[in-house]
Amino acid sequence: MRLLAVDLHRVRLPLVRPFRTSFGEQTVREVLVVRATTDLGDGWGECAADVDPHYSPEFNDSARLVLVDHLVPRLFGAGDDLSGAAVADLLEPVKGHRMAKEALEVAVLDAELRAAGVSLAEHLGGVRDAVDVGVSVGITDNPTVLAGWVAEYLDEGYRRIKLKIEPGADIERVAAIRELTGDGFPLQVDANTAYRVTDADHLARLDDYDLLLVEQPLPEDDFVGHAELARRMQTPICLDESIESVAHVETALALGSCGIVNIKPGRVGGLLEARRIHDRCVAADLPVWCGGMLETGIGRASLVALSSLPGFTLPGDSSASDRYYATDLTEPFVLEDGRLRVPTGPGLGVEVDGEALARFTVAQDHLTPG
Ligand code: OSB
Ligand code: MG
Repeated sequence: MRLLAVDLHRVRLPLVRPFRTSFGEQTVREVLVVRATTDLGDGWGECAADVDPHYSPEFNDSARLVLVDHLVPRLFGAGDDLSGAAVADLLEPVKGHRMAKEALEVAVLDAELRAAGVSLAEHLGGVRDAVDVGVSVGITDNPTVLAGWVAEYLDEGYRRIKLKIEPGADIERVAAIRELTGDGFPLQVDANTAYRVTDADHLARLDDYDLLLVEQPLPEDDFVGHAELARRMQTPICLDESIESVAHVETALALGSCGIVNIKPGRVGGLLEARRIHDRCVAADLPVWCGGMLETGIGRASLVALSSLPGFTLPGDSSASDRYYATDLTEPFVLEDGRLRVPTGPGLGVEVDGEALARFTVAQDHLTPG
């Protein structure tokens, strides 16, 4: 197939409730939506980057710039030889910028699969028609507010709760929420790199609360520190920010840095790299689950499809649309008995609501060859 044009929409969608992590608070999700126009039809992708480079070095302005100046021109240069599977190799000379690359790969793959009448889940090798989901709950200064949020999510039927933690909002919060969920309910925490290996004794106190895992306690480059921490606590360590490629999984395996991996296709530079990481983890007996970045329905559709692969044995972070947005950019994903249904239509299997996209778009680029 041949790429004819790419449109970048910068969208600002208000969140229904603030989302605070150890690296900052968001009340609005500002996100780049990519539309690829090809000779076979259109496809859509969503960039996982945010306004600020706080989760990773990428941010919306860097993603836009690298797409405009470096990534999209390489795909225009491929002529008639473009396919979803070819995108990663075509973009390989550009270092990093994984989230921008992934958004473009998904848009091209979506166009290809829509034209072929094949769903993304089927293309990736999915084996489930619905996936178990949890909810990632932000930090708040008020423990009563936190308990109220969690009680609401439990009521709605979410199958797992993840609490964001940071120094000063950790052990006591977890203890209180564990009382609320009762013993045995799947509960986990995510520190987004807020601790240091010198906090190992403090973090080991989390072992009292029967958590599924502690996600990314230490900085992303500290594979050795995570390995030491893994030896000093019983709760399994899960890596998020640290894992940007299969090579990072090999490092973690060699050192014993984690027992579980959070897979986010944006963070690893593509859906196909995400599947390779899944395959490597399955071979090594490491459970995986699918993380999220407060996606709209466009990104959520690809996460849910990925989550239908057999190794995704723990509930994912992608919740129903109404947990994030009053109005989504696609038909809403709805929680059904603690699960989201895997779209079965061609490509992403969701339709972008052109009226909603136009309403929430604050800036736009239209890119053509030459
Ligand atoms: O660390 O998993 C994370 C959201 C934004 C940035 C980083 C993270 C998150 C989440 C929310 O935890 C996941 C979601 O609900 O999409
Ligand atoms: Mg995380």
